[in-house]
Amino acid sequence: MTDNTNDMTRRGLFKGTAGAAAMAAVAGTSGGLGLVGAPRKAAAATAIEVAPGQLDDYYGFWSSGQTGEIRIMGVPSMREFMRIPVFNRCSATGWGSTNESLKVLTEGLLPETKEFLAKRGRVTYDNGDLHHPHMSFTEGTYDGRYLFANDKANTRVARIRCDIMKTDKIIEIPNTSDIHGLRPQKYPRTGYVFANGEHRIPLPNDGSVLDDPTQYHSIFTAIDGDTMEIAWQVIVDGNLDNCDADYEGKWAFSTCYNSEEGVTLADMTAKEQDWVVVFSIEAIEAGIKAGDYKEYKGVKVLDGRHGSKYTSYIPVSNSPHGCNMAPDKRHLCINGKLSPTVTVVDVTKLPDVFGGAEPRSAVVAEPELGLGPLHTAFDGRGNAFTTLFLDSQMVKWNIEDAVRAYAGENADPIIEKIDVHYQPGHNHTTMGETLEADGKWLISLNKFSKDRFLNVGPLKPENDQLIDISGDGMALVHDGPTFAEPHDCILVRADIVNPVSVYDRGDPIWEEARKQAESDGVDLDWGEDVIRDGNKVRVYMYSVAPAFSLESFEVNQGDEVTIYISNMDEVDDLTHGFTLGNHGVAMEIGPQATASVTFTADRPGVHWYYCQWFCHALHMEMRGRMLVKPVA
Ligand code: RUQ
Ligand code: CUA
Repeated sequence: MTDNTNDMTRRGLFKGTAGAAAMAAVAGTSGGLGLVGAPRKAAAATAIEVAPGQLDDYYGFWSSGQTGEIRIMGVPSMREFMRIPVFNRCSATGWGSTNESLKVLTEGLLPETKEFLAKRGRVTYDNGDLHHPHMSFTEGTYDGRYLFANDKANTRVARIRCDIMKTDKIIEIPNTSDIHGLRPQKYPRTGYVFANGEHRIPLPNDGSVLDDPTQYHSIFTAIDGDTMEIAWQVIVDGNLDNCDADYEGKWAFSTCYNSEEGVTLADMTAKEQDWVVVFSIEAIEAGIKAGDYKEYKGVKVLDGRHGSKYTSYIPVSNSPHGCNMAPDKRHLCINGKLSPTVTVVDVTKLPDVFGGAEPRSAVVAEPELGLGPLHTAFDGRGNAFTTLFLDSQMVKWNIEDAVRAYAGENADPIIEKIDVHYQPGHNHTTMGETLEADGKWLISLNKFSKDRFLNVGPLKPENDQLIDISGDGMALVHDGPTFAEPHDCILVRADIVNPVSVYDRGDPIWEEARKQAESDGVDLDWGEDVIRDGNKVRVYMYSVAPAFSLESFEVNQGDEVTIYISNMDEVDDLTHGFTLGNHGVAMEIGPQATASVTFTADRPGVHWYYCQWFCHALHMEMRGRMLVKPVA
């Protein structure tokens, strides 16, 4: 489909409501789009087929919630291409057991976390709750460098390199608890990665304060996306939820619920009003320069509570959730959740608000859309799409019409509603959170699939639905079951993402292996050797299909063994593996990559190792033996 990117509009033939949508359609001209022709039937909308051998137009990067990974999908085919382990463990690639992945998983943990885990015989967490994957930006659009993602479960933020699609940094965020909302700065570039600490905790959280909610705080964090160090933090009132940034590099925004600052559900929802907090990047940077902060755990923390010059609190109705900046550079949409409205803030009015104007003066629209609005996406043509969780619907509405209606003019912003199945949370449009929003496809990430698929037991998949928005209306075209729990996704034009197929031998990932080999006098590329260093043994070998360069090696019972393997095949798609039987050891070694793993050889006898990645007609023969001599 890549050769056909600009005739999508020919599909703008469908419109109408969900029920009628389909009838109206004349799917006439597939023109390489792979659309199955003929009039569509209402219930079973035509599948969007990307024919075998054809490529998708968009990469989809899907989060996976409590699975802790990121998934790479193709859109519009909705095929899953790959999984990127992030906060989780991976049996296939060895993420969480190789030395290279353990470095990423451990080096950014706080000292007290390392200590806490060490007492339990562990070096890192095994789980994560990854909600929000977002790509780095340059000048308001995706630049293909990195993905960033949050871990709500263990208060971490990760960075994924898009050249190789592997996680390269994970940091734990101090002074706060449970990172939820996460967005990169859009302009001039990323720049900052903004991250919301959702749950309020005492600062410092040292046990001296337990049940005095007045001393609990929520903290907004700005991370430097280039170094993955924390630039600054801001204390706010209320609980932070989702965030976004503008297109001029001036502001960041967070929805805040729990203005009551309660710790029980009844307390948290007692008032009618919550707010969106606006952060002035310029004022905050000046405050840091002027030294107007306190240091907690080595991080500069500013006080941004009510009355501070760093923030402004714009009241919105109770418990807002999604926070979405429109590509018109002007309108910020705050999704009401408990209120049927979306509150639209005009960011060009924010300087006045910071200058003392009444905060609500920046609100220019507040359309009533339906029950349970959670997130909004944009088509770049002035329209917005909002998920209605309680109504199980997607509503398409026009931003300018909403502004006119709010000003008292006779205008109805709602264009169309369609049913989705069921209970949508996030939605996302192609390139929709960038200046290049192109209005072709919309994804509805539905929390429940109920009866949409064959029954697989009490735990059911979710349902990610693909909606064609290239025409005037919306047409539901595909159901996609997913395992726990894609909260969110982004849809990136394929030409922006350009991963390599073979590693660069100079990649910093195995820097430590390279240094160790050098000091052991071994050539990491083509060397093979067994180096004894007290009870530590370092085994070096390389692999070229279908063989490991060492067919066997010998160690003593009780030795701490590290195996370094370099895959010297230069061929595309030629990954080898190393699995050591009955030792819980397995890892991926990509073409031209080095990987290593450390374990204690404590089982006397012969142990086979083999390649677990199908690489050659003689793949089954790609193996060798570790001989462990018993200690008398
Ligand atoms: S949140 S369903 Cu974790 Cu992104 Cu809104
Ligand atoms: Cu190498 Cu299979």
